[in-house]
Amino acid sequence: MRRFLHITICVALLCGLGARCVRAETGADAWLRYAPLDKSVAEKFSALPESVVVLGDSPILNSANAELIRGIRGMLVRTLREEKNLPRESAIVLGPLSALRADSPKLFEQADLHEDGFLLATEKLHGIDCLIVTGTTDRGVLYGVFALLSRIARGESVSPLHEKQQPYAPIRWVDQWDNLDGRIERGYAGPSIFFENGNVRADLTRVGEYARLLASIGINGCAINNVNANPRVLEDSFLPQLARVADVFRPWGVRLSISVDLSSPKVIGGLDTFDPADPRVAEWWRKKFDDIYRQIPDFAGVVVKADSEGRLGPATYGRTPADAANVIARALAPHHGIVFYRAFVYNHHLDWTNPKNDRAKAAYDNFHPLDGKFGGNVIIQIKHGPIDFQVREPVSPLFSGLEKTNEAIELQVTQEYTGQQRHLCFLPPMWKEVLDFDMHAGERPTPVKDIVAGKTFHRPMGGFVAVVNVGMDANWLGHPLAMANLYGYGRLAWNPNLDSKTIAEEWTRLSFGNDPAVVQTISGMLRASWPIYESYTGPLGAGTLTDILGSHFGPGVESSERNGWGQWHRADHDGIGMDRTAATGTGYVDQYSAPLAKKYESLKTTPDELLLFFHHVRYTYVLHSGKTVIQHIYDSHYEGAEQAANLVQQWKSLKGRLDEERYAEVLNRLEFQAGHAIVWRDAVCNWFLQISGIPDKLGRAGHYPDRIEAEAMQLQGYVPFEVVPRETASGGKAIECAPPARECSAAFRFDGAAGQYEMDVEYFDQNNGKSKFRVLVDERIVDEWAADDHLPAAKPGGDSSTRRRIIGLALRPGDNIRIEGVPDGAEHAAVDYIEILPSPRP
Ligand code: GCV
Repeated sequence: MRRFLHITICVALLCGLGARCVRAETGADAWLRYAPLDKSVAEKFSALPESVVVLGDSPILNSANAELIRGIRGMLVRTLREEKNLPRESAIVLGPLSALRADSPKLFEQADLHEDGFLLATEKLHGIDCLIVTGTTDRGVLYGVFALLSRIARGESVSPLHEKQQPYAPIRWVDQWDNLDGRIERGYAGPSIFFENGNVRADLTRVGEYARLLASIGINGCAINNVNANPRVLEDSFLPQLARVADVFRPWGVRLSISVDLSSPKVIGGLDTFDPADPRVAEWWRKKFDDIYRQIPDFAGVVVKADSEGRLGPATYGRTPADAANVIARALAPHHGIVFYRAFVYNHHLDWTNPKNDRAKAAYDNFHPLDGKFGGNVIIQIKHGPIDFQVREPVSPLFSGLEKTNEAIELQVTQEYTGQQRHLCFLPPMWKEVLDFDMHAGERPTPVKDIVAGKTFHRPMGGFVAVVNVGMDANWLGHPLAMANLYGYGRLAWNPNLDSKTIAEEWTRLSFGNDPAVVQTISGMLRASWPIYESYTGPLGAGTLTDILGSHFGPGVESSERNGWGQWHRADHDGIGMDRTAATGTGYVDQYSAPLAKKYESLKTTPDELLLFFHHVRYTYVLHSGKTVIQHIYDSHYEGAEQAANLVQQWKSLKGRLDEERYAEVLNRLEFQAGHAIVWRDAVCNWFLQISGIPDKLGRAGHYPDRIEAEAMQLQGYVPFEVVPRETASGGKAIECAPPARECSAAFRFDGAAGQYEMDVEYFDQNNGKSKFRVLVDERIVDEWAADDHLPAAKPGGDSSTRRRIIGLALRPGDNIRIEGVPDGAEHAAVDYIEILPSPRP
């Protein structure tokens, strides 16, 4: 502890003397860094009381107290004195409203706080100035402390203070898709913090740290295992392990939940059925929850995925989702537990040859007829769009299709279809569009945020859920900037009326400090990033054109077609898009309220960004923007790739203003993204060029004058091969150094003018080997590296295609350029092409 204090004081002194405050950071502290404030900012808080009093005693209040002391010590280099009773000097007073009743009856009367709300108030207690942090619950007090510390970290005044905040909805949860073996489905930041080798981890330190982060943004529940649930989680022998997690969550006000498999009564319960209508099944669930609550009295409830993607469900017995949800809900009700039943129920063996089939209709078709049939402690958890977290989808019509049922919106922090934390994609702007979207479900505006919060249809319960999937990586989500999505989710779940700019700036200040250049640049990059990602991956609402049968990462335009998964875009030689109109299509539009159905039925009133979701049009169809669909596809992909490259430049402008660790890590990811955006651009443009036969007016697609294809070089040991799908490699081909070859080379003569150049080597970095590469110019090594990234690919293609940029190359005509590859394991040092451009780039 002394050592910690010493370091903190030194850093603070240095900062005070004007030295640039850059301390080593792993990202583990996320937005709770409590870094020492610049002297000028710290001075604003000189009047802050010197002591803290806690009125009450509970694990959550203890966390609040410890957090306050930790935060003030970190930021202001002061250690608050802990007093047992109200002191005679000014103090920070923490405690639930009930504890303040006697000392401040006025505050008690006027506070008007709902559950989990809080009040920060400068008040006199017995004639002494105090800074009071209070709430109706201990959790509210904890949230108040985090809000107070956030204000200080952002340099906002705290005296005098009168700030009241109420959460928008009671449900503010996160889900983790962690498997018991420690892997995480759609997780991109290392193994599970909860499980390892089939059990809950012995060391739950990270779980406690995660709970603290969640509490700091107002999250009050967490389901810790995959919705594709292993029934073992309910075995008697497993329950004590769950109780250990609940114990770690509790001091942070986060309640434990688990995902359960509906077939559990049969698979682990020894019954010959899991039919929800069978009394033995009902009894099994009742006993199971009685057991759970004996060990975890504040257990929050369960999440259910059923009749979906191979999961068993009530359909096995001809029962409905309401039958299944209610049998569990009845067993949970005496303990005040909740069932989140996911509306993600669909048939993934749809007949793709039938133009009337439409996966987008499934949630509404399955759940709307059951409205009013679900128990009071059931919440229907609805993905924000009707398909599956694509880069752009319309809002799910089910939100307005359930008036007598509790609802929660399901968002995705883990970037499954939005770049998997390799690409920067700040999602709050997308979520804001969804939450603010008016469903026209009544006389007055009925935005999604009000429906899910229970305000529109006067439901007692409802709110927000996000799939997060943090992992053991020190920085939680892999990309240091991806944590802005978790922060943004929490802030929106607490208050969906916040705007994305405020959220981006808050997060940047808390995570990187208050340097105006840093705040402006990073928050600007964040806000630009979703449109950038959309522009090179999913045009006009067609869906993310990724490999939907595999990783969901790189381009795979055709993977969604001619199979039963129903993520069709129906692109053919003449046109593209799903006809979902009532007149000629699948009739999906009729699931919306009349004004929206009318809007989407018509080509004229459908917004460009959703055109291909609702309509099938010819490539020559002219958008509201004045461009044809095909030219939009070319232009947006080229613009998007350029903007991705520009993110790198913006980030570089911050060199020296940030800690080296996070600076380097982000730069690395942005450079990868800039290269991968070109892979996306070329794959999508070439695919559409080929299928439509319509050239790019600007002559870019299909023409690469600065590119030397690897298969056209002089090869020694390397052998050309066809890459599948062909659009994921330049010219459809690449070269590989396959066994028995142990080292190969590919060479060519440079025939440009003498000068300074940059050279990009496009190669394939698979996850099943660590090939080595060297580039030589006239026998001089100019670069060498290992292909040792962990991309989701075991073969050459759009998932593994990676760019290496060699800068500052002096070249003369006639120079011999050679790339040498040494394969490793199943990775054959494959190379796609080399591109040489003058430096600086035109
Ligand atoms: C956990 C998508 C994902 C699956 C996920 C599923 C769901 O299909 O690709 O990994 O399963 O959604 O939300 O249940």
